[in-house]
Amino acid sequence: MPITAISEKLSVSPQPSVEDIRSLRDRGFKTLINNRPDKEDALQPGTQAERQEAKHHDLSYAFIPVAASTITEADVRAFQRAVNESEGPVLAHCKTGTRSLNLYLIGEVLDGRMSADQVGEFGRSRGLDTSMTASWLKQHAARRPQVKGFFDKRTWSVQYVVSDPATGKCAIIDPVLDFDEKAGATATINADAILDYIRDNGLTVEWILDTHPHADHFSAVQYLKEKTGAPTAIGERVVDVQKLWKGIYNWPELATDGSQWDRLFAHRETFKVGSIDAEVLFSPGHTLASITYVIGDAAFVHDTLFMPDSGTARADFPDGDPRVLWRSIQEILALPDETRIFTGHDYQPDGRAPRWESTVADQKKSNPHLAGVSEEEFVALRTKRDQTLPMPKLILHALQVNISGGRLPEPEANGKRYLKFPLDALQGAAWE
Ligand SMILES: N[C@@H](CCC(=O)N[C@@H](CS)C(=O)NCC(=O)O)C(=O)O
Ligand SMILES: [Fe+2]
Repeated sequence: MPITAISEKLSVSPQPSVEDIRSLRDRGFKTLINNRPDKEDALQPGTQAERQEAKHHDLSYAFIPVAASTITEADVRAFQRAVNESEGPVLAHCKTGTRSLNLYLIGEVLDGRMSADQVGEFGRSRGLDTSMTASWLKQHAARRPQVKGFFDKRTWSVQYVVSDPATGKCAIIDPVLDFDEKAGATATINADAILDYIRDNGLTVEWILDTHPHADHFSAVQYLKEKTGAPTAIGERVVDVQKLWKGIYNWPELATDGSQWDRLFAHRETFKVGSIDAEVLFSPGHTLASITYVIGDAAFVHDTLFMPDSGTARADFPDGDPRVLWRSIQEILALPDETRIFTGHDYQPDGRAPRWESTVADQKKSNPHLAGVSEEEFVALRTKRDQTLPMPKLILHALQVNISGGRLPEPEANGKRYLKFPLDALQGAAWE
């Protein structure tokens, strides 16, 4: 069995026989990695026989089966982990050694230790085909939008510009219109910073998106539409939120058909940001209209999951429900482990610097509201915590603007705009 050295620690080979595995320890190897799904052909020993043989001869063993066309980043990371965790030299194999080599190469390029153009030469010098790496990287780039987060200190909100490097097209998600309730002043500081970034990077705005009608800040989607001409969108169930708040505000003129946005997205509806595929998931629980935007490998989950050290969003607004939130979160966690999760708020626990990016794997592993927590436990802990939370200080200000698509109230005869507050409409909330 020919063995090809790849790095100081890693070698690859074609399928070893059981006798070959017996000799590996004498050849200095400490770990055997099998990258071949079982039953590819009648002659391969299969993982059970390999594992047993490896164990007998004091070798660590990892089974990371991959097919050339369906390699995921999680496979690459699992491969890297198996190599890193080995106490000494590692032999990885598939049928010919090609898949094992390509798993290694993809990881090297993703981590910046090798450039994509060095890969071909690396393979040629070892007589192995690296076209798998080239096509994986190409496909991966097509799924990987660039994500720029803008943190608003005043409301702990994170706003995003999500762009397609190939076309320069972008979407804006959850932009904030600044508001100081003490002075009754509005401003466009956050939205203008977003517009500056878009101009400086030569981007074209294709979509201006909200994940839900926010209860803690005004949405800047209407302002940004006026500036860029791009269409606005939100989840289709916003019409139910409009009906609910129309009653609370006693606001007969409010249209409750969602006509304040250019597009209303349904569950699983798809669209594009440049050449990158995007899909909408209906994610109610925090509000009944909340949606998640999955754009390539990035999910914009807003108020469902926060960072893994910060738990989850509250579910006690008039249209919230902790059990429904749990189910929405499970759907997000069913995305591939390597999916990047971008949250809509970061409340900076213990005063740490704001952070907003995690992965599905991080959330499953370390979010205390989720890891090892059952649905019943989640509902109990969410309900208990929500009973202690005062309403967001801008809930009554924000909803009347946001259910109108981010439009401020029309000016009255004197040219001034006025907000209207119901008294004692939100019963049962904690006092500050
Ligand atoms: N103190 C903030 C609280 C905002 C708030 O309630 N945020 C919601 C999202 S809109 C939440 O889920 N908070 C979770 C928590 O505070 O644990 C405010 O007044 O704006
Ligand atoms: Fe929210």
